[in-house]
Amino acid sequence: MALHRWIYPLLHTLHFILSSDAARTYPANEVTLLDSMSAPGDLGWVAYPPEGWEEISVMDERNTPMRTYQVCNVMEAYQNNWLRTSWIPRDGAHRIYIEIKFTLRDCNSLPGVPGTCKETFNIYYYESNNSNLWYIKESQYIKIDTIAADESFTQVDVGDRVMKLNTEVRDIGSLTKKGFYLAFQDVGACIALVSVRVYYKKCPLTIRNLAEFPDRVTEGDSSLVEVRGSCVNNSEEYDVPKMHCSADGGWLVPIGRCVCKPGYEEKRDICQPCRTGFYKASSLDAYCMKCPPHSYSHQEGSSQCTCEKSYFRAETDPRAMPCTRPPTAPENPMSTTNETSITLEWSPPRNSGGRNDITYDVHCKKCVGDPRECSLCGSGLHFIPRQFGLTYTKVLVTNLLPHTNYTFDLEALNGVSELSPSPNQYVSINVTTSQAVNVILKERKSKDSITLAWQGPDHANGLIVEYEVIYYEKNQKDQNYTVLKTKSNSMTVDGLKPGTTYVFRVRAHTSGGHGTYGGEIELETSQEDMLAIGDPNQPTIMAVSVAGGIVLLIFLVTCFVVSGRHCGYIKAKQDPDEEKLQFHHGQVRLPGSRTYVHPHTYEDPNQAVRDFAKEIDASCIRIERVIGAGEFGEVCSGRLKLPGKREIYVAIKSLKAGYSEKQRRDFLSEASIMGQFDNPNIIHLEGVVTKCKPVMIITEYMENGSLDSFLRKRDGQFTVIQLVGMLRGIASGMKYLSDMNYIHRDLAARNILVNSNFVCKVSDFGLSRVLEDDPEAAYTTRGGKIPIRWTAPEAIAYRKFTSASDVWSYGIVMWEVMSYGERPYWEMSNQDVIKAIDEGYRLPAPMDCPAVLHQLMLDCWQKARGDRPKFGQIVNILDKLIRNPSCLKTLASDAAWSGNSLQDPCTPDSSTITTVDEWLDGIKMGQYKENFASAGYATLDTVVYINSRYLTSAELE
Ligand code: ACK
Repeated sequence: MALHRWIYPLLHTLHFILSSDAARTYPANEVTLLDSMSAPGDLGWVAYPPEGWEEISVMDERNTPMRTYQVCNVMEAYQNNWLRTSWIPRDGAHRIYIEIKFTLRDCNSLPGVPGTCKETFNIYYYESNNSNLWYIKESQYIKIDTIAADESFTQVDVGDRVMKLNTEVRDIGSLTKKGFYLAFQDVGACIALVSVRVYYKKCPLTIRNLAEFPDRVTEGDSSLVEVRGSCVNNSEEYDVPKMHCSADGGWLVPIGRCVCKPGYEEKRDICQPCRTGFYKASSLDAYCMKCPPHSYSHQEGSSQCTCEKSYFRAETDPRAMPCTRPPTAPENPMSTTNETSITLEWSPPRNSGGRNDITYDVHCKKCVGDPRECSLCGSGLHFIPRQFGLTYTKVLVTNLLPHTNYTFDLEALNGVSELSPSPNQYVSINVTTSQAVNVILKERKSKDSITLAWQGPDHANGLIVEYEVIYYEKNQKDQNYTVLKTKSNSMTVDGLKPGTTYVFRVRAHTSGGHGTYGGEIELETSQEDMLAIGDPNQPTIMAVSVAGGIVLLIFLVTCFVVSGRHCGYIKAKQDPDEEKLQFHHGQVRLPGSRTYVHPHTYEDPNQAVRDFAKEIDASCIRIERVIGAGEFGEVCSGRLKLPGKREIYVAIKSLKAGYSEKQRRDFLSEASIMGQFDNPNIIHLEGVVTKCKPVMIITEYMENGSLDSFLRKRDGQFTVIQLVGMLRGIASGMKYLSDMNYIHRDLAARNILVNSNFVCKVSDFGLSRVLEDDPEAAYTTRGGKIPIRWTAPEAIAYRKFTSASDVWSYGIVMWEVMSYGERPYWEMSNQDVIKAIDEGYRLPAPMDCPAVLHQLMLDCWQKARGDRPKFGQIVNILDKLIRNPSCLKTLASDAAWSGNSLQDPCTPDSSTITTVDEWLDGIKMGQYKENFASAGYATLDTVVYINSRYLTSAELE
C-alpha cells in the first residue's frame, strides 16, 4: 500500500526512541498484565477486516522483535477497522490501567486525501471469563474513550528529527469477570500503535517501624485500605502496627510499631542480637549497652549482664547500674552517756559497696561478770529514732539500767546485703552507764553565801571532768536559775540573798558524758536587814553580764584570730575552772529600736486597730477565689485598687458570720500587731475592713503560699545557696521582730509565706493563734497548747517564751527547709520528742545538708537558752555563707566527728580587721573599747592571751 511510505520510516525512528526508552522498567507499585513491546512470540491479536490493521515487526538493537500495528486507509471513506487483543487475565485487580503509545498522521499533511480522513481512534473492552473467544460482536464492546493525538506528525522527514510519541493512559474500574479483551477501532485515520501496556496497581511489600506489610492490591475506588503489619524477626508489638494502602499504590499513615526484643537492637529494618559484653534489658531501650562495671555477658543477644563474683544486683536496681557489694563496717564508733541514756555515733563505712542506700542496725548486748557473759538486751530499751534501718549515723538509746555494761554492735547494710552469703560486717562499742552524785556531805552558810561539798559517784563512767551545781531560789526555778561548774568536790556559792532558801543539785560530768543529778537539797542563807542591802540582784547582774560579755568577747577573739574561721559562727563557751552563767529573764532594749506594743495594753482594742491598721473601703477590694481556711474564716485571694494607686494582688482573711466580740477582737489583733511591722521579711498589712461585714484583714499576696508545702512540692529543686537565701530572709525578719521585742512563739515553716521571687516572709501574728489556730499545737501537762516539735524545752516546761525560744524554733525551720519540708522528728510522738530532747538528742543533719548549717541548727538547740545565737548573729553567719559559698561544700555527712564542733568547713579568708577597735565594732561591742584600751590591750595579739580570770577581775571594769 502506497501510504506505507509514510509509516515505515517513522517506525524506524520509533524503534530508535523505544529501544533507548527506559520506560521498560516499571514502578514497583505497578503489576503488568500485558506489554506488547516485550511479549515473546506472536501477540495473537485479531484484526478485521484483513485490509485494516496490519502487524509490523521491527527488531531492536538486541534483535528482539518489536510488534507494532498500523493502519492508514485515509483515501477511502467509511472505514471501520478493528484490532482486538488476546484475553487478558484480571489477576484479582479491581482497577486496570491501559497505557497506549502511538503516533497519528495529521490529515492536512497528506496530499490529496479526502475530507473523510480522521485523526482519532476508539478504544473498547469486553469482560469475559472465557479466554478463547474467537468472535465478539461490535455492539458487545463497552467504549473506554476516543483517543486523539497530542502531537501528530506532518512530514516524513526523519533525518535528524526527534519524534515524540503520544502516550495516553485510560483506566477501567469495577471489573468482576476473570479477564477481558481490549479492542482498537479505526474509522479512517493514519495510526501507528507502537505499544500497549495493561497493568494494575498495588501497595508493594514494605517494612516500616519494624513491621512487615505484604503486597496489597489497591481497591477499585479511591478508598484507603487499612493493612495490619507483622513484626519482623526478634521484635515484638509495642503498638499494633498498621498502614493504609491508597488507590494509586502508595502506603500512607503508619500507626503503631514493633520494637526489638530484649537482647536485640534495630539496624536497618531488622533486629540484630547485642554483641558479647553488651546487653539490652528492655524492648523499649533503643540500643544495646555495654555491661555496667562488675558485670559481664558471654553470649550474643543478652538481655542482662551477670554480676562478677562477690558482686550483686538488688531486685529494684536498674540493669544499667553497676553490680555492688555489701558495705564494710561503720567506723569510729563513739558514745556519750547521759545518766541512763547513751548517744551512739559513728562514721559511715569506708567502703559503701558502691551504693548510696546505706542503713544501720544497732544490736545490743548486756554483759555482766568476769569473764563477761552477754545476753541480748531485750525489748525494754528505747531507740530514737529507731533501732533498725537508721539512715543517720546517730542514735539515742534510753531506758538503760544504771551502772551496767552494754555492748552495741553497729552494722552497716545496703540494698545487696541480704543477697550476699557472707555475714554483715559490724563494729562493736562497749558502754557503761553512770551513777548519780547523790549526797551532799557538808555545808556552811553565811548571809550571802553557802558552801557545799559532795562525794563523786561510786562507779563513775569514765574520768570525772567536772561537777555541775545547779541552784535557784526556792519556788523561783521558772524565773531564774544558775549553773556553776567546778573541778573540785566542793564549792562556795556567793552573791546570795540573805534569809533566802535556795535549792541545790549536783551532777558529775565525765569523759563518757553527764551523770544523773543528785537529789534536791534546800539550804537557807542567814538573816540580815534587807533594807540595808537594797536590791542585791542589781550589782550582781551588772557585774555578771559585763563579765559575761567580756568572756564572750575573749572567746570570740580567740576563735576568730587563732582559727581564722569566718564562716562558722562561734559560740560563747569557755573553759575556766569555775564558770558562772546567769539566766536572767527580762527584756533587753536596744538603744534607738522601736518596741512593739501589745494590743492588750490598749484599754479599747479597737483603738489599737485604728492606730496601726488603715481602714479600707470594701468597694476597693475584688475577691477572686478561696485559697484556704483560717481560724476565723476563709482566706481568699483578690485585688485591691486604692484611689490613685496601682491595682495589686492581695490575700483577704475574713471573719465568719456569727462571731463573738472576743473573736472579733482576737481576729483584728493580728492586724494591730502586723500593722506595727515594716520589714521586707514580714508579711505586709495593707489594711482592714471593719466598717462593714464581713470584717476583713488585707495583706500582700504571696504567690507560693506557705513554705512547708512549697518545699514539699519542689523537693530537691533548689541549690543550697537558694535555700540559705530563704533562711537568711526568715532570720532577718525574725531579727526585726526580736529587735522590736516581739516574740513569735509559733515560728515554723507552715507560718512562713513565699512570694513569686521566693522571698520568705514571717506571718501569723494573731494573739490566739498558738492556742487555737495551729494544728500542730498540743496540750502540755501544764494546760497550755504548744507546737511541741518547734518549741524550746524551757517554753514547753514552764512557758518561758523569749527570742531565744524563737531561735530554737528557727533552728527547726532551718531543718525543715534543708530537708524540703520533712516533719521534724518524723513519726515520733510528742512525748518521745520531749523526752529525747531532754536526754540530749537533737535532729541529725538532713540529707546533703552543709555541715556549717547543721552546726548552726545545733547551736539554736542549745539547752541553755543563753548559749543560743541571737537572730542578728544568725543573719551575719548566713550572709557570710552566701558571700563565701565554699563554706557550704563540706556536707554534714562528710564532716569528721569531733565532739560537737565542726571541722573548719571553710578556707580562711584574710581578715580585714586589724585593730581591737575595729574588731569590737565588728562584733557590735564598741562600748568596751575604752575598757580594753585602759587595760592595755592595744593589739589583737594581746587580746588573744587575755585569760578569763582577768575578765572577771576589776581590770576591765
Ligand atoms: O499553703 P497555702 O497556700 O498558704 O494555704 C494557706 C491558706 O492561705 C490558709 O492560711 C494561704 N495564705 C495565707 N496568707 C496568704 C497570703 N498573704 N498570700 C498567699 N496565700 C496566703 C496559705
